[in-house]
Amino acid sequence: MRQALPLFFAGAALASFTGNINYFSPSLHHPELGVSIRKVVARTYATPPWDPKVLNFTHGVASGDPYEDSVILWTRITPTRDNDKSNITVSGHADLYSHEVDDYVKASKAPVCVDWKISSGQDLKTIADSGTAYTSSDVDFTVKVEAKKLKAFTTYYYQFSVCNSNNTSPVGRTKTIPAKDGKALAPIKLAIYSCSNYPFGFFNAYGNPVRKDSVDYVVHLGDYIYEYKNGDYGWGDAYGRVPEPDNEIHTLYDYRKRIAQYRTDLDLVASHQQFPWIPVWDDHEVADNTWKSGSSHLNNSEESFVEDGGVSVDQRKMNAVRAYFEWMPIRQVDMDDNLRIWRNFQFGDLFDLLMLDTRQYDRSITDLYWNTDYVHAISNDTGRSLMGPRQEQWFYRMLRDSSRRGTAWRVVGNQIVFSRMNESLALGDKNPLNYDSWDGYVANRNRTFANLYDHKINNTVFLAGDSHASWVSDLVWLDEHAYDPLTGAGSVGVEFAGTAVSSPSPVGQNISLSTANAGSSWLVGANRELQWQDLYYRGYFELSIGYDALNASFYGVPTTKTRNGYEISLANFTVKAGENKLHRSVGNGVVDSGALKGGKVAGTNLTHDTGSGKWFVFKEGTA
Ligand SMILES: *[C@@H]1O[C@H](CO)[C@@H](O)[C@H](O)[C@H]1NC(C)=O
Ligand SMILES: *[C@@H]1O[C@H](CO)[C@@H](O)[C@H](O)[C@H]1NC(C)=O
Ligand SMILES: *[C@@H]1O[C@H](CO)[C@@H](O)[C@H](O)[C@H]1NC(C)=O
Ligand SMILES: *[C@@H]1O[C@H](CO)[C@@H](O)[C@H](O)[C@H]1NC(C)=O
Ligand SMILES: *[C@@H]1O[C@H](CO)[C@@H](O)[C@H](O)[C@H]1NC(C)=O
Ligand SMILES: *[C@@H]1O[C@H](CO)[C@@H](O)[C@H](O)[C@H]1NC(C)=O
Ligand SMILES: *[C@@H]1O[C@H](CO)[C@@H](O)[C@H](O)[C@H]1NC(C)=O
Ligand SMILES: *[C@@H]1O[C@H](CO)[C@@H](O)[C@H](O)[C@H]1NC(C)=O
Ligand SMILES: *[C@@H]1O[C@H](CO)[C@@H](O)[C@H](O)[C@H]1NC(C)=O
Ligand SMILES: CC(=O)N[C@H]1CO[C@H](CO)[C@@H](O)[C@@H]1O
Repeated sequence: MRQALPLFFAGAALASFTGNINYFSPSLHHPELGVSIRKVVARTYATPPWDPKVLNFTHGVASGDPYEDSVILWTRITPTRDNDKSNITVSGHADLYSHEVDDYVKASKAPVCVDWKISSGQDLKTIADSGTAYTSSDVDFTVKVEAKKLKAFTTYYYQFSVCNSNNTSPVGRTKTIPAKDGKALAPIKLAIYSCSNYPFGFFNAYGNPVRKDSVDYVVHLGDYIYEYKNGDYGWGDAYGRVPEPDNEIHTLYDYRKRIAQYRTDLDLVASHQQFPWIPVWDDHEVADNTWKSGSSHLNNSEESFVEDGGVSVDQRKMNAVRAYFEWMPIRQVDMDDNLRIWRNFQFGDLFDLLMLDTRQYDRSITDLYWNTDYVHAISNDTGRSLMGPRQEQWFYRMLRDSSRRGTAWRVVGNQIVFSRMNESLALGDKNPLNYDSWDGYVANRNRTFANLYDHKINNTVFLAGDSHASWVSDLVWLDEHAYDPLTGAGSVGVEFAGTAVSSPSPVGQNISLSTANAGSSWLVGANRELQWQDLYYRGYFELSIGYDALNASFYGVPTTKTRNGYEISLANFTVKAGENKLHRSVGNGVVDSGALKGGKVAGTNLTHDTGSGKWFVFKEGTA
């Protein structure tokens, strides 16, 4: 019996280990990147070497990538608050630590067992699904499980607990999406975010929909973290938010530590706890202006490997990607395609949400600052792609299939601004376009337009982040179709590009409201399809999606200097089904800030320092 016991134990444990999706991250089929589960199981003790009471749920709970019958649940449970220094070469090789035999190391390497349950009741009494999973230092003590057997478009509550103990996580709330082929209970509401930069201030924008309880799901278009050293971009000292570690991040430990720090912002924690998230990355989850084989701080050449701390571009990207998948409550889309994050969600026959990766997966070379003239010169090349051929084909097919099925709307979760934008005001007349956005990949944009026009695809709404400003446009294939900015005739859809959670305005963090608004007026004047633009406010926007109409409400947060719930309603837009343009009069003819084509700016004149506006009381227990 004594002989048989460990074997039996190991067998039982193995099944629970595979319950933690993070052991397969980022790729099942690249063993050097994954974790050897057998070696982790070998470090399992029948009696854990720590008291369950000393284990901490350090970063709350999160959920994401909801389907009609399942959702991803996330937590972190650890005996050591710090992040794990395991890296690609040592992970899974417990024997490397054999010289470190003290109890602390043993404890920090011993896997932790958690039970989880999900229920449609807040009291967690009637269990819809439950399970047991292990985690360990190899995956930075993160836990990611898939809860199944769920009912469509239903609110659920979930909780993790340390096995055989009363040590429990906070209770999270989540929601499945409507059944693929069914009618949805409209309207469905989304909060759309991008560009949260910790040393530039508090993430108040994440907390406001929690305080209002105003949406069903959160969509994040990337730049969830920034890779910089303090002072290179952001002044953490001014806010008590110096980035950790205090260097530009390269290693797996660095990326884990940075995400872990961001996840201490109480408004971000609250958003993850209350809403299921559907995120994608932009460039800064890895590094500034990444493309398929480099970034602005890294030329893909041998010298730059040394300059970049001895880390090669691929290792750095793999470190970033691995930490991202460990920490974000999302599905691993395709284990054979290890950087693939692009994916789609069918919200009944109401809308399809297509989440693109225009950044890491297969992007052709971008503007790296020293090569702007070169990228300008090649920006019309047909061979250039933001997505790579595989993703492009998938994208066009998804749009066509969705339209053919009769789905009311196609919402495209994309990182960078899609519409052509003459920004010569800021960039100069020589290269007036931003070649790091779709303007550097004109053929890819034209192919997207051709697909929409050729297949008469209606009701397409592009979303974008990345720019730290708001841009609302009719979706127009300029120079190909006649377009009337007054009526919107000739438009094939709409673009809503949102501002940053906290990253500074592209015209400077301390810009005055009047200077910012003058810039917006210039931009709206120089770009025919651009209907509303704002450079001043940090914030987010909400979409309310119904069968007949889709509404977008833009909110500005007047200050990120302190944690607060102030916000200003900046502008409201309607898109009527079948119109394929912003409904006239655009913004009902009046916005609060920026510039509106042919409309008025009411101007409550709330600036960075006079934060007032609508005050939302913090709810007990949600932060
Ligand atoms: C959990 O708490 C209950 C009620 O206080 C107690 O009876 C039980 O022994 C505790 N279980 C563990 C494993 O500590
Ligand atoms: C990359 O190469 C270009 C052209 O040789 C050079 O101007 C630039 O400084 C290099 N950047 C880095 C980070 O090495
Ligand atoms: C790209 O094509 C447009 C016409 O579509 C043209 O106006 C522009 O000058 C071209 N850019 C370059 C760099 O050749
Ligand atoms: C994109 O489409 C416009 C309008 O038809 C055309 O003028 C331009 O040459 C096209 N550019 C590329 C790179 O396909
Ligand atoms: C899109 O709308 C146009 C104009 O109403 C219509 O002719 C076309 O058939 C619609 N496309 C599809 C795929 O239904
Ligand atoms: C902008 O304001 C911040 C916070 O008050 C300050 O620390 C920073 O130095 C200012 N930056 C510039 C460029 O003036
Ligand atoms: C950008 O706009 C300015 C001002 O309207 C104009 O002078 C310039 O020619 C425009 N550039 C392009 C490339 O459209
Ligand atoms: C959009 O806003 C209008 C005006 O406030 C409202 O009547 C309509 O119900 C809203 N539709 C959705 C889907 O939220
Ligand atoms: C947007 O709509 C909301 C709700 O109807 C309203 O309270 C708010 O004032 C509107 N904002 C603007 C800028 O018109
Ligand atoms: C490792 C760690 O941070 N442990 C802490 C977990 O929480 C308990 C109770 O707050 C602390 O006593 C531990 O130090």
